[in-house]
Order: sequence, then C-alpha cells, then structure tokens
Amino acid sequence: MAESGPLPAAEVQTLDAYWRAANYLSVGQIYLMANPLLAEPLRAGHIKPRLLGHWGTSPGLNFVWAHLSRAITAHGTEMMIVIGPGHGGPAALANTWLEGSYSEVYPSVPRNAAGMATLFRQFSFPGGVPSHVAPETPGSIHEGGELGYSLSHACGAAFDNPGLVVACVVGDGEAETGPMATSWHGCRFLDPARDGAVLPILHLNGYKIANPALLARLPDGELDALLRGYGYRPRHVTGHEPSVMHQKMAAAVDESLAEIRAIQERARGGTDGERARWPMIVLRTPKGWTGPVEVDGKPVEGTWRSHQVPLAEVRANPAHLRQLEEWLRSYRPEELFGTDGAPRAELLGLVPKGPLRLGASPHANGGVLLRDLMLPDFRDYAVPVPAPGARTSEPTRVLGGMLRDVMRLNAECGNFRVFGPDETESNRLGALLEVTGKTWEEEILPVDEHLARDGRVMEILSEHTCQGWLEGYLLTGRHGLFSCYEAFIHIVDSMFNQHAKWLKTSRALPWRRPVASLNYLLTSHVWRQDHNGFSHQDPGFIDHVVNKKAEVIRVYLPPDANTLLSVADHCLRSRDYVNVIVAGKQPCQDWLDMDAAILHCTRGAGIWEWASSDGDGAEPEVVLACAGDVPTLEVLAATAILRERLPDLRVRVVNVVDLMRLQPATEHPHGMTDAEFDALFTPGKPVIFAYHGYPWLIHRLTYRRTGHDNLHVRGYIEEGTTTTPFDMVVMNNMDRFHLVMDVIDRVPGLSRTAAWLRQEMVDTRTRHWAWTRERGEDLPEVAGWAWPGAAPPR
Ligand SMILES: Cc1ncc(C[n+]2csc(CCOP(=O)(O)OP(=O)(O)O)c2C)c(N)n1
Ligand SMILES: [Mg+2]
Repeated sequence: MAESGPLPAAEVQTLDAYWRAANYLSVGQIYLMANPLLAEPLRAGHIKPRLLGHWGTSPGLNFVWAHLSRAITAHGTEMMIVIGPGHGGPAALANTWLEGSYSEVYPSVPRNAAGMATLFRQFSFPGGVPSHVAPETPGSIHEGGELGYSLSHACGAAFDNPGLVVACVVGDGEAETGPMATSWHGCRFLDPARDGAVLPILHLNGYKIANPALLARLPDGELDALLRGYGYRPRHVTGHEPSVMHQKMAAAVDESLAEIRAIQERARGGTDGERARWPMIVLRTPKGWTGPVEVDGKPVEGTWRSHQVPLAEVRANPAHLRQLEEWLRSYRPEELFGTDGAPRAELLGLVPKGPLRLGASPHANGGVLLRDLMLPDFRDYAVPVPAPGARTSEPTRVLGGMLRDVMRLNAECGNFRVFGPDETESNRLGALLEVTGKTWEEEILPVDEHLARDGRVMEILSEHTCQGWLEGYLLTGRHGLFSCYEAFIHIVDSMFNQHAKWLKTSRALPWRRPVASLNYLLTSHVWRQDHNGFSHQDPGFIDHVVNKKAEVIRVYLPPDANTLLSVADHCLRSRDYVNVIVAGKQPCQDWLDMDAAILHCTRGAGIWEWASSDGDGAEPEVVLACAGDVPTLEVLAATAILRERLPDLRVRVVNVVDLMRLQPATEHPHGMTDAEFDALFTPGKPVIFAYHGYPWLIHRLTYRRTGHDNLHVRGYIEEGTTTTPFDMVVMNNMDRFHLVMDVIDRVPGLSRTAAWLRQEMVDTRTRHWAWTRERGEDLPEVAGWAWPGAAPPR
C-alpha cells in the first residue's frame, strides 16, 4: 500500500526494489567470494576468509543514491554525489554497478552473474579494489577515508558550475571533525547567480565506530537551530519503515531541488535582494538499517555494532552463517536479478540515463572537462635587472601582476580561482583585486573593500576549507592557487596527504583524465616574520611533502622575482602534481634577468657564473650552494667577502630552484644523475649549503651522492623570535659571517692561513648582536649590503 507522499505506489515499489538490490550487493561484497546469487545454500566455502568493510553506513548511502537517481530522472537535474562516510565503499560500488556506470569503466565487471561474482570477490581483496569510495570508484572525487572534507569538496565542485547540484552526504560522526565544522559556512560562499548548489544530507544514523554521534543525540530543536544558524533550511526525514521513508525522502529531495531552482532563478533573473538560504536534508535512519537485528543476543541494527561487519564469524560459526543467509535472502534476490545475474529491468526504471547517472558524471572525472588556462606571457612581467642585485622587488607582488592577468584572461571561461585564509593582500597578491573581488555573500558595509558576490578570490580563515574548496575545484576540472603563510600550511598536512594519494592512484587509472595541479604559494616565510616571531616560523611543510611519491610532488624555491614568474608559469601549466612554491614577499634583490631566470629554472639547479670565482677549466676549492631567497642572499654576501678577502680561493656558487633536482634520477623524475650532481657540486670538495628549511632535508635528499660526506648544510634549526631579518639568520648560524667561517673550517689549509678572517667573522657576529640589541635594527653594512658586481672569472 502506498503511504501518503508524492510518489505513485509503483514508483515506491521500483525504488524499494532498487534499494534492496543495492543493499544485497553491499552485503555480498563484504562477505561472498562465490555463489553470488545464492543459487545454492550458503556454505562456509562461499565466504571470504577475511571479512573487511563497513556495512553500517551502506544502507543509508544506498537509500540516498536511489532517491537522488529518482530525482535526477524526474527533473533532469545534473547532479554529482560526494560521500562523506567514504568507508561506505560497498554502497558506491553497488550503485554504480546497478546503474551500469561501473561496467562502462571496467568492462571486465559486466552486469551479469560473472560480473557480480567479480564485484563481490574484488572488494577489499588482495589485488582487488579498496573498501572506500576511492579514486577507483566511478563518480567520485572524494575518498572519505579521512573524515571531514566532504562539504568543502562539494562546494569546490559547485563553484562555477551553475547547472550542477552537488549532493553531499555528511556522516554524523564526520560532522564532529574540525574541518567539517568550518565547512558548513561554504553555503555562504556560493553565488546563486554564478555557481551551482550544494545539497548537504546530514546522515544521522546515530553512531560512529564505537560511540553515539553527538549531533544525533542533540534535542531536535537544538540541532535544527544549529543548522539554521549555519544558514540552511533543514528538512528532517526520520524513520525506518521503508515505504514511509521513501515517500518522505522523495518529498524532501523534490522540495529541496525546487527550492534550489527558485533561489537560482531569483538570483539569475536579477530580482534577488537577500542572501540565499539553501535547503539541506537531515536523514535519520538506523545504522545498519535492514541488517541483523541481533547477533549473539546483542542488539546490532540501529547501534554502533553494525559499523563494520555485523556477523564476524560466518565461516566458523554455523549460526552466523545461517543468519547471513537469512539476511541476504531478506532482500529477495530472485525478484531483483534474472537467472543471468543482470538486474531486472523493473528495478532500473528510475535510474537516470548516460552522463546523468551519479557514477558517470563527467564532473567527477574533471580531467575530461579541463580546459587549458589562458596564460599571459610571463616574460611581460619581468623586472629589469641591469646587474645582479642592483635593484630589488617584492617577488609575490610581481607575481600578483601576472596572476591578475591570468584571472582576467580566464574570467569568461570562469575556471580559475585563488584561495587563501585572509592573506591575499598581505601576501602582496593584491593586484588580483583590480580585476575581481573577494567572494562575500553576506552584508557588505561601506568600510569593506573589494568584496563581491561574484568574486574569484576565495578567502575564509580556515586553511582546511581553502584546501577542500581548491581540491573540489581542481578535481572537477578547473585551475587554482592556494596562497598561505608558510608556517600555517601545516594545518592541512593531512589533507595534502590525502590529495597526493588521490593523485597517485588516479594516475594509474587510464580512464581518469589528468587534472590541473594543486599549486601552493607559501610566502610570509620563516625568515621574514618580522611582525610575528617564533610561532610563525616553520618551514617544515616541505619535509612533509617530500614523503609523498616523487611522481606527484614538486618543490620550488625561486630566489627572486623573475625566477618566481618562470616557476609559476610552469606550475600553472602542469597536471596531476602538487607544486609547492616558497617565495618571499619582502623586498629582495633581483639576481637574474628574465633570460637568465628562464635558463636557470629550466636547469633547476646551476652554477651562477657571475658570482663564482672558479672559472671554466679550474676545479673549485669550495662550493657555496643555496636554495631559497634568504639563503641565496647570505651565500652571495659570504661569497663577496671570500672573494675580497681570500682572492685566490676558487669559490663556486650553485643555486637550486627545483629542490627535487637533488634527488637521484632513479628516485625522482627531476633528479640529477650522479654524473650531473658531481659535475655541479664536485665529488670531493666541501659544499656549504644554505637551505631555506630544516637542514636535515638536504642530507635526506643527497645521502647517496659521492660527495655527501663533504656536504655541510645550514638552515632553520628552530631558533627564532620577533627580531630583525639578519638576526634570524644569525640565530640559526646561516648568516654570511658564519658561512665564511664554515668555508675556512672546511677548506683544507684555510684554518691555518685565514685565522684572522675567521676571528673577524666571529667578532662581527658579536658586534651584530650588541648593535641589534641596542638599536633595534641591523648593522648598516648588512642592511645596506649590495653585491659588489661580477668580476670576470679567472
Ligand atoms: C579524521 C578521521 N578520524 C578517524 C577516522 C576513523 N573512523 C572511520 S569511520 C569512523 C566513524 C564515522 O562515523 P560516521 O561519520 O557517523 O559514519 P557512519 O556512521 O555513516 O559510518 C571513524 C571514527 C577516520 N576515518 N577519519
Ligand atoms: Mg554515523
């Protein structure tokens, strides 16, 4: 009998049959390695030896998928799904197999009995597919293995996709995470005129792994008020009786979609005055719905006990085996699948067609929609360099000019955004605001500047949300850049991990097309935290990044403005990488003119002949190497002292822009061969290396090189405070005077002949200490230092 609601009885039956089929397939994946259609009584031999997977969330996800599919078919809406509780992999796999999108991508898993057998067997099986909604899963941009990012991913997918509705299932446990808490604000950054919509579906199944979920235990009124406070208009769908729930859910989805359309039409028709109040659905169903009610006398359905595998001893315990068979047969598989194993046509009546199927959304394989960015010629933004170090510029400000024009050139296409936690102007990328605003859908007051409903600079003081938005934006086929204070990018270490893993896995899947790289611009870096001090001094994100597979990560340390332009152009063109660019925003000497910068960045690491005194044909006695803008300055200043005071010493200056050049060629695609490395750094001469970050990383990257024992690295050793720029390098023994001392200590013979110079260096450091403590600024000879000019090599 049809319960009251919008659906005719026949549609409820079709929906329910589809849902039962998806539930059957979910259970089958967790348990069965043979006898998929239960053609014979279930035996222990049909059961997988290792029972792995998550049942508890799956029936709810199947329910949502069935209802979204029905609504897509009814209204022709273009939709995508993001599944927060991604451990519900069986559900996504079941649905994509049922709707046919799975077999299109994986023809070896057809929609028949053989395909069903493979679908079951491969799940969480060695050589098979992961238990989560992984890159392998069609229709997904979100693995959900690490909980908390679904809603920010969904928003990122909706930006600049005016025709798209991104349905986002949020687990009630997931909703306790920090990143999720802040990402509810995402609805306040969706422009109904220009962007698509996000439909959050908060899945209150009541439990996590072993505990109740907080939001599920809030009094109804408090939960409702919380969600309204976030800016949503919630619809509550509560219950467990399927026929009733189908009607309630269908009504909630239809009303939500109608409301989304109305909001967008108002905004797009120009009649919109007030901010949108977006719909959302609160779906309250039992965890492990339709699964075993009790196991071994303990309640399971509707409790945390159904989170993973409710019947754990099926192979060894005949009672569990019997219970599993009853459970599977409760879905009446004979009504759902033909004898050939294909789903019966009746239950597929509400499944959308072609790319409208959730598993076939082109947005979830963003590379197929990706268009190249229109890029200006980066050489047009070059700063003039009449002589090395003769002038200074603020590198990120120079880059800002180029980014402004990237923004302008791609405005019509609407596929480029810049993300950051409140720092775009502070990071000196303010030129962007000449051509676009910062997105703001709330009230705008006269005192505010550069806020706009349709801005393309996305600022929210949540690095998590910025990262999640950008990932969602990139994975749906667009381009972007995340600018952040260097120290605080660590907040998203773990999100970076997940994205890098996603990229690594995706690269091995031929059907996933390459997406634009995730570009980090880390500025306001460790050495120039003049305002903020120790808490803001942490260059360790690079160390974290290089843990990931070489094929997906790149790290660049451009030493000046022109090299930054060249590096940025390269990164914006690249695909399927995470690019980390560390560059300063403070005035910095311009060392290379544009032609030299391009050559140098193309090499990735090279000799700066104009600074060196070793000359062609003569082996250097010492190599002074540098990576990063401040280390480069100190190395050049040290070189100038050495060349003046020890004119016979053959010094080679090597600068490294592309950090991965240091790794062996066998480990990183950018790595140097040993021959290249030895030619640059020498196999046996002392190398004093001044590095932007923690010095140990350079050892880690080079430990196999012939001359590694002669490599001495200076870098940030976790000394810092609010002090002058030069005092920072002195505190960390990376200053020019210390580098000269290092050279004297390491070059054979110099400790005897250059003792006076060494002592002078020690004394200068002492003088620096006293001067800064007395006057509050750096020594004039340091503050006013300039490269003396290139002398011809001897
Ligand atoms: C950030 C993070 N912390 C911990 C876990 C381990 N974990 C996996 S599932 C889960 C419970 C999830 O509960 P909920 O979001 O309610 O999902 P559902 O009930 O739908 O399974 C936890 C804690 C995780 N995956 N991610
Ligand atoms: Mg839950």
